[in-house]
Amino acid sequence: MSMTVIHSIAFLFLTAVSCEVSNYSFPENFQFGVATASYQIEGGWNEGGRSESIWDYNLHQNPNLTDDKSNGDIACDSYHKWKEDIEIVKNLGVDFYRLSISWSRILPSALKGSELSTEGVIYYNNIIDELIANNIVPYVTIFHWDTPQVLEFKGGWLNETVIEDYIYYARILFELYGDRVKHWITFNEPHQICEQGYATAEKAPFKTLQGTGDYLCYHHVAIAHGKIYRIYEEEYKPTQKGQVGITIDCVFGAPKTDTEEDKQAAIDYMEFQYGWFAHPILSGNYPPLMIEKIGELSRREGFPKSRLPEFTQDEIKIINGSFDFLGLNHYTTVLCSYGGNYPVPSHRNDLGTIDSIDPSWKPSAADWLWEVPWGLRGLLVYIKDHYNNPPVLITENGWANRGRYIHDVDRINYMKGYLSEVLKAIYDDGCNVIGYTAWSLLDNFEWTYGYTMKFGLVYVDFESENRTRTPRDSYEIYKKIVATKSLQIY
Ligand code: PNW
Repeated sequence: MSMTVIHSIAFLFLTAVSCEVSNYSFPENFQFGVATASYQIEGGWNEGGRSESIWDYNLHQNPNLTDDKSNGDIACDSYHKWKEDIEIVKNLGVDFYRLSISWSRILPSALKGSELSTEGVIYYNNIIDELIANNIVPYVTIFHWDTPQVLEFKGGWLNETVIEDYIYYARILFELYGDRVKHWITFNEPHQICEQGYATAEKAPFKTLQGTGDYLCYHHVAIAHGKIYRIYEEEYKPTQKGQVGITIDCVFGAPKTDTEEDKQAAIDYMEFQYGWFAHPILSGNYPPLMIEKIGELSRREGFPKSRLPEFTQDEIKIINGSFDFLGLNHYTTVLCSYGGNYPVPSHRNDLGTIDSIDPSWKPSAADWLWEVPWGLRGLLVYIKDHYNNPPVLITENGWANRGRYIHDVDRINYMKGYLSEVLKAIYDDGCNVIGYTAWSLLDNFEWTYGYTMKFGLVYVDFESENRTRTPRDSYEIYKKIVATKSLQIY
C-alpha cells in the first residue's frame, strides 16, 4: 500500500470517528460562505493613495504590539492576488464570499466630503465583478476594525462626529457598488471595536478608557448603524433591493454549576456581553439590567451621571429593528459565576462575573478559544428566545492552530461539531439560522498575534514572496459539506 493510501485511510478514520455528527441535512436555501477582512489579507498599505488606518499607524510606530513584530503591510498580498483568492473561493463551491472594504483605501482623507481614490474604487469594483462573474455572492462588511487614522486623531469612535463621517463613507459604497452588492454588514463586532480598542488596549487604537470609552464607543457605533440602516431603507432599498445587517460576536456564557447563583451569573453575563450590543438593535435600548447596574455603580463611584450613555427617543426609534438579518460571530464558550477582581470602573466590574472553563474542553492555539460545540446551539436558542427568532447569519466561526499543519484534523472536527449543533438548533429548536460562514479563507494577519495564529482553510506561506496558498484538508471537507449540504460525507 502506498503512503498516500495509508495516509488517506488514517485521515478518513480520524475524521470519521472523532466526533458524532448530525444526520440532518441543511435546508435547501441555507447559504454557505467563507470570510476575510481587508487589513488582515490585503497588504498594499500605501498603494493607490491609501492612507494609514489605526492598525498601520500603531504598528508602524510600535512593532512590539504584535507577537512577531509584524504588521499588515503585505499580509497575504491580496491587493495583488485577489483574482487567485477568488479562484480559491470558486473552487470551494460556497454560495458567498464575505469580504470587508478598507475605508482609507476608498477615502484616504476619510472625512465627510473628502475625495475618492480612483484606484481604491477600482480595486473593489474588480473584486465584486469577478465574484459575480463566478456566481459567488459578495457579502460586504463596511467596517472591520480599520478606522482611518485621520479620524482617530479626532477621537475616533469616541467623537460623535465620526457618525457623519461613517455615513458619508457607507453611502459612497451603496452608490458605487449597491447595484451589485445586495448584502451589507455595517460593522464587524462592536464588542471588540469598543472593548478591546478603547478599554483593554488589546486592539487598535489601544486605549485604556475602561468603563467609559467602551460605552461611549458603542453608543456612537449603534447610532451610526441605525442611521445608515434607515438611509439605505429609504433611499437605496427601493431600487437596489438589498439587505443590511450588523455582525455581533458573542462568547456563550453558561452557568458554572447548577446553583441558582451561577445561573443568575450566566444571565447577567449574556445581558452584558451580548445584550449590550443586540438589545438596542432588537429591542430599542440597552438591557434594563445594564442601565440600572451601571447607573448605580456610577453614582457610587462619584460620577455625575451614568457612564452608560442614554439614547434619545428619536435615536431609539431609528435603532430599534434596524436589521434585515443578524450577523453572529461565535467561536467559544465560558462558564460563569459571580466574582473577579477588576479595575474600577470597568465593564467587567460592572458585570461582576468571572469566567472559567471546563478542563475537559479542547484548547486551540489561541488562549481564548476552546472547542465547545453545544455553546453555539445554546447561543442560537438564547437569541431565538430573547429576540423573537430573528434571521441569524453566522458570519464567522473557526479554529486556531499554529504552523503549516495541512492535515488539520482538529479544525475539521471543530467545524463538524459546530455545524452539527447548528442543525440541531434549526430542526430541534426551531432557530431561524439562514447561513454559515467559515473564518477564514486564508491564514492571515491575526491582529496582535501577527502571523503566528492560523485560522485558514488555506495555508499561506508568509516566507515566500509569492505568499503561496495551499489548501488544507479542512478546505476539502468544507467543500464536501457545502456540495452535499450534509455532514454525512463518507
Ligand atoms: C474575530 N472572542 O474576532 C474577528 O472578526 C476576526 O477579524 C478575527 O481574525 C477572528 O475573530 C479570529 O480571532 C474575535 O473572544 C476575537 O470570542 C475574539 C473573540 C471572537 C471574535
